[in-house]
Amino acid sequence: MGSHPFHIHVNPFQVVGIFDDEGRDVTIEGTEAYDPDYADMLGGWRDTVYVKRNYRIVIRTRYRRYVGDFVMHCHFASHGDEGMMQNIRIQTRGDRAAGMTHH
Ligand SMILES: [Cu+2]
Repeated sequence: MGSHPFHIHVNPFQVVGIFDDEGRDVTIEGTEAYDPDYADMLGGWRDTVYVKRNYRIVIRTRYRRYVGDFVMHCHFASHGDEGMMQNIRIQTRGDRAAGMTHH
């Protein structure tokens, strides 16, 4: 697996943690920083984050502004075409009966 710019539509996500291939928290800033590319991202709200090879990204989000369908995907179009594309459906509890069969 290579590197991937993870992107989600509609609602942003908050960065909770980013860990390198040795499990080190790369959001640490300053002279202790393991990876300056990520050193200021902790707690930030984004719609895209570049996921380096073998890195692990922990994010959280909330779907307050939208009910409906959207996608999250790798921003490299060829990767999205090859399957790094996921549908998401946000619905209220009352809509469950009408709900999803394959998402
Ligand atoms: Cu990709």
